[in-house]
Amino acid sequence: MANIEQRGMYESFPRSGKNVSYTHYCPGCGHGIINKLIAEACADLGLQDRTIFVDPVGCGVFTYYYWDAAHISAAHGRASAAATGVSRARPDAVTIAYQGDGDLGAIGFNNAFQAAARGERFGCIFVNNSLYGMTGGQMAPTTLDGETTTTTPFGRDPALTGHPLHVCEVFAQLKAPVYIARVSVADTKRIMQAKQAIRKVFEIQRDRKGYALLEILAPCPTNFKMTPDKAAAFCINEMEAEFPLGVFRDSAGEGLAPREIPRAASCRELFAEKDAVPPAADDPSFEERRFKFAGYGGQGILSLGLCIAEAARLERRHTLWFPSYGPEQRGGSANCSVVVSGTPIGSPAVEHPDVLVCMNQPAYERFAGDVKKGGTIIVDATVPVVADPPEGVRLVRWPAVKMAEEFGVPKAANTMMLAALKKFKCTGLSDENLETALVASFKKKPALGEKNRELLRAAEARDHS
Ligand SMILES: Cc1ncc(C[n+]2csc(CCOP(=O)(O)OP(=O)(O)O)c2C)c(N)n1
Ligand code: SF4
Repeated sequence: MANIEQRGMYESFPRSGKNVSYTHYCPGCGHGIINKLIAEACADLGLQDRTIFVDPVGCGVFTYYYWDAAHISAAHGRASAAATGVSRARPDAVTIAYQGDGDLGAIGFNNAFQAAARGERFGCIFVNNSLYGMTGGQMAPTTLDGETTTTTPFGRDPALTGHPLHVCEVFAQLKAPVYIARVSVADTKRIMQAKQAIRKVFEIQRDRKGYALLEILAPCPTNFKMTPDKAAAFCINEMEAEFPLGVFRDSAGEGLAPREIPRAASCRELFAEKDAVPPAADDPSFEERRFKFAGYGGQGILSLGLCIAEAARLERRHTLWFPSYGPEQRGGSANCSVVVSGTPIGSPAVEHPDVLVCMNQPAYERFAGDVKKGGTIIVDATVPVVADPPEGVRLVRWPAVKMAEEFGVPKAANTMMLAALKKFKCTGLSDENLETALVASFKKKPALGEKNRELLRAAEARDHS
């Protein structure tokens, strides 16, 4: 693809229903200059068709309108986490995260720092304008001592909020990064230095050398409440006094070999290793079923849901299993949702189940009213159900706990519930796959797997009408 036109920026930006050729940045904003430098570096190095930008939430959010390359928008603070995924999934790409100082220095600090510690193979361009620009100029971790922001109207007071966070200096404690530097775009000389540093970040990624962090001091005239020239002077005189420019680490030229990070196996590959079941096949004729399993932690509720999902997988249905439990290791309430479908599933959330399995009273009280008309509730017979089920919903009182005790395996109450699901044809899945999934759930204890298969059949054969 080397022959595509390398122009860096798009010619026009179809933003907000208009096709304009100006960016959304305020006059004198550092982002505008940095955006241009990044686009130039990407194009000059011929990397547009290899570059994936991970965009922030902040004033830099719209870079996908400007840079002609691939983009992913990350949630606020998560660009480094997203860039980790991108660079691992696409090791040949040049991955560049773009983050503000609120984004990286506050909510996203840990994921950025951990990515640097791991030496992830992406470049991080970190725009430090000393405050939260997009949301109206609140204090950021990088706000200077005494600096006025909307949340520090009398100036940042170190006694209340500490001192500014020096991101480069902190990251420079780590072993893994190959390049860490701070530059500025407050005047022409500095812009030229920033241009070289930005190129370097791209080159390091092009040559797969490792993690690079480039902090760029940038004026925000709007929130500094200054004219662009005064904002640039603030950047040079005040911000640089706190954040000195310079290179904190540069080992990129030390003959480092390209660093390959082994690609993580996809779920599909993991399943392929596990057994030979091919991925889900589309079958719109299969009616989607949504399940909710609820009870106390320790009752095997989550395993029961997992068993249905596994049976669906064996049957090549699309399926999702989504657990939810309280902080207690055992005894707290637990539930899980399972969706089994003939077509790809949009959401794992189950608000209105077709089938509800309740192992305790709170579960019945919480979920019974949500069951769809025509659906089924299977509730353990020990539960003193008070309220009637919704109209048109079948209620089955099934002695799962009692039977498990009678069989001498009290822990198998969830297997007893599986027997009910099977007996009352609630799953739309074959008996064979349900049994195989049950046995597979005990793969570390095969004898228990076979025992549970026996119990399942015995429970199903009992007459409880
Ligand atoms: C999880 C989350 N928390 C908070 C916000 C609100 N929010 C949007 S942008 C922003 C801060 C932007 O500041 P910065 O990262 O410094 O970028 P700038 O706008 O200055 O370039 C915040 C707090 C959000 N969108 N998402
Ligand atoms: S608010 Fe500040 S950071 Fe945001 S676009 Fe305007 S000048 Fe730039």
